[in-house]
Order: sequence, then C-alpha cells, then structure tokens
Amino acid sequence: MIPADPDALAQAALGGDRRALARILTAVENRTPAAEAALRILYPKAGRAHLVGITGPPGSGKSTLVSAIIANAREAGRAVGVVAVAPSSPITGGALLGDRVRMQSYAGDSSVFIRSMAARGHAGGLAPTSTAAAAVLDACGFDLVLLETVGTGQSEVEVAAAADTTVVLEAPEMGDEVQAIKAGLLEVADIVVVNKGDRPGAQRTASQLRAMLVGSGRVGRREGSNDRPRPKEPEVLVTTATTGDGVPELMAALARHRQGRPSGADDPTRRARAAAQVWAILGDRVRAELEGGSRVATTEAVIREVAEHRLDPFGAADRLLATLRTGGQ
Ligand SMILES: Nc1nc2c(ncn2[C@@H]2O[C@H](COP(=O)(O)OP(=O)(O)O)[C@@H](O)[C@H]2O)c(=O)[nH]1
Ligand SMILES: [Mg+2]
Repeated sequence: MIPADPDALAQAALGGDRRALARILTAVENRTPAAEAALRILYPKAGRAHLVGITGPPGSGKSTLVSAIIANAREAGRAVGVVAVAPSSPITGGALLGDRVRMQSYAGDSSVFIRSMAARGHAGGLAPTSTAAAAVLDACGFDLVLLETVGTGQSEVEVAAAADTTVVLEAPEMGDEVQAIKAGLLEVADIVVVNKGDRPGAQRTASQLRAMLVGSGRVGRREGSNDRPRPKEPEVLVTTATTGDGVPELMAALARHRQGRPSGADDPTRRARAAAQVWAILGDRVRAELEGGSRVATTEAVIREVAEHRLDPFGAADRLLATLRTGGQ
C-alpha cells in the first residue's frame, strides 16, 4: 500500500519506496498541495546530489547520452535519477517512448529512477518543476540527478537554471542548428559536448565551437537563466553516446566542474536557484491572496481600471500591495 498522507508518503520515499517516490513526482508535476507537503519534508534532506542538465536540439543524442552516463555512473556505484522534462504533456512522441525503453533496461535496478514529466501551464516555466523534481530525487538518495530537456528553445534554458552543471549537446552536420545554439544555448553551457563522434565532421565541429567560445567565460549575468554566472568558458568534448566513447572523459569533466564550484550557499548557482524558488512561491501566494476570498472583488475592480486606462499598472500594483498590508478588503 502506498500511503495517501503526504508525510507518510515522503517518509516511504525516503525509505526507498519507488511507488511513493513516483507518486510524489506526480504531485510535483500536477502542483497539488501534496507536493508542497512532501517537499517540506524532503527539501532539508536534499542538497547532496550533483544536478546535471542535459540539453541540446532534438536528435542530438541526449537520451542516448543519458543512457551512457547512467551505465558509467552505475559502474562507479552511484545512484542515478533522471527527469526528462517537457514543456507540455508528453503523451506521444519519440522521447517518451525512448524513456520507456530505457526504463525497462533498468527495471530491476533500484539505484536508477527515470521519469518523464510535463510542466503544465506553470507561470515560471519548467524551472520550478525541474528544481522540485530534482530535490525529491536528491533527498531520496540519488547522488547524480540528470535533467534532460525534451522541448526546444526557451525550455532548455529554463531547465539549465535548475542544474548545477549544464551540458549542451551538439551534433556534427546539424548545419543551421549550430547557429541556433550559438544564439542562446551556448550561453548556459558549462560543458559543451559534440555527440555522434563517429560521424564525419565531429572533430571539426568541436574545433569551431572551441574557437567560438574563447573568451566567453565571465562572471556576470546570463540572461534568461535566473542570472546564473558562468565563471569560466566551457570545455568542449566529443562523445559517441551509442558506444560510450568519450563518456568517461565527460564524467571527469562533470566532476571537475562540480569540484571547481564553491560549496553550499557560497555557490552563486545555488543561491540563484534558491532565490528563484522562493520568489516563484511568493509570487504564487501573493496572487492567490489577491485573487481569493474577500479581496477578489477589489482586485478585479483595480484590473478593470487598468484595462480602461484610468489607472496605470504600477499604480494598480501599489494599491493591491496596500490591500495586502492592511489585511483589508
Ligand atoms: N551515429 C550516432 N548516432 C547517435 C549517437 N547518439 C545518438 N545517436 C542516434 O541519434 C538519434 C537521436 O538520439 P536521441 O538520443 O533520441 O536524441 P535526443 O532527441 O537528443 O534525445 C537516435 O537514432 C540515436 O540512436 C552517436 O553517438 N552516434
Ligand atoms: Mg531525448
């Protein structure tokens, strides 16, 4: 029996109950009150895992590389959790199918947990769901947590915001994709992997990327990624995910990136992630306060005034914040 009570559910998951863990992740995905209750218990137990984002264009080999990383990490005795995060419900699609296949190959292994998730209609995008799911797996003892993106574009950047180390995949002969990556994704890369190293042009693509990335390391703000700083320019590696070639080198690069970071709250990435979570929850709560109960009529009236251009949106925010302060009507 899986306990229905969130506290008992969290305790069961901590004790290694995979069905309890799966149920908590479903609650996280659906943003139910049970997720909050479980996270209140699990969050203090998290903070030990290495959270690694695996992003890149569809078809670059993310899922295959995730499998290769799992194999490698298992040989080293590490427990691996994987969350494949999609921007909407991944009911169909090759990605989810791939996950099922992979799930079967680790079906008997209690140290591997693979899960597809959708972040449905969340105002903050994928980051809050990814962060919460990673914390759940982290708390439950998975010391390597992989966040694989399924969508494209902005969702990849959002998932990166939930990771300690972001790996951006590229494949040779993707042509225009290199340009797309150059525009946005490389900005969030801590490690760049040219996968499909068995294909012609892989080494040349890697050289091009290295040339492109020279001088890209800087301490400063990265747009769209919760202002995660990137202190160094990313390493560029070549892998062949299908054979595992280059994966030990990638594991070493992941370890180096992690060791090179300050620990705990001294890590600006962790601080940014903590801040993003708190602000997201606070924003949700303020909105719930203003849209619920006795305040809803006032809120609607104020928004109406803005729609009629009788009040500017800043003045509206002032007025609504004031109603919160007075606890008023
Ligand atoms: N030749 C070659 N094919 C690969 C490699 N890695 C992945 N693939 C293939 O590329 C296709 C897309 O891989 P997949 O992992 O699903 O990509 P994703 O969409 O990024 O998750 C599949 O047919 C894989 O078998 C590789 O290193 N070499
Ligand atoms: Mg995939």
